[in-house]
This record gives sequence, structure tokens and C-alpha cells, in this order.
Amino acid sequence: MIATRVPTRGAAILAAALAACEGAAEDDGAVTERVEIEATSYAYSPATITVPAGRIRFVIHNAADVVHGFEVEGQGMEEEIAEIQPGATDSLTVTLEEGTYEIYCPVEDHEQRGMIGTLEVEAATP
Ligand SMILES: [Cu+2]
Repeated sequence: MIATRVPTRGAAILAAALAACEGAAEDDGAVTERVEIEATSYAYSPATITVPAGRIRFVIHNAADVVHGFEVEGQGMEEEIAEIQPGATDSLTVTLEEGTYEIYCPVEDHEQRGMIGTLEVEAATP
């Protein structure tokens, strides 16, 4: 007896619907790469990140006891999470082209205190 696996169209539609929702049910399959970053007072780890061009999801965990944020700036774009509460995790998904970007914390003077980093986006592999 041969077991036949029939692709279920309904499941695909459900997955697409879930991916469209903001929040916990985000589907990482829709992104080129996922990057996990830890924010402390006052640094990001890692502070030097290299990713391929495409849709990149940054997942930032605030491991500090003060509010931090996360911003990506460069190549004419600027996207941020203004505030991530202590102990919380938030994500920012951006489409990045090849080039050099800066990451930093937009809260108060955290950038000057050292919450900066470099993001290198390499040409997407065909
Ligand atoms: Cu900060």
C-alpha cells in the first residue's frame, strides 16, 4: 500500500493568513534571514552583523533593566523600534539592499553611550 500525501491547500492559506498577522505568530519562512540581538546597557550583542540582501528580521531582546530601542539606518532608509521594555523582545523586519548600515539605540543618549553597531548587507546570492 502506498501512502499518498496530498498537499492541503487550506493549510497554505492558513499559513499565509498567520504570516499577515503582527505579533507572536510571525512566520520566519517569509524572511531571508533572522538575526537575534541582545540589548544591554549600553551595548548590542552582536554589534557587527553581516546579512545577505533581502528581507531581514531583527529580533531584539532587551536584557537590561532600562528601556532600549533599535534603529537601522543607511542607504536612504531608516526604520526603528522606538522602545522595548526591560525584559521584552520585539522584532523589526526590513528589506535591505547591499551596502553598509548603522544600527543604534534611539533612546536618549544611548547611541553616545555605546549602543551602536555596524550592519553589512552583502549582495544576495542568486
Ligand atoms: Cu538604549
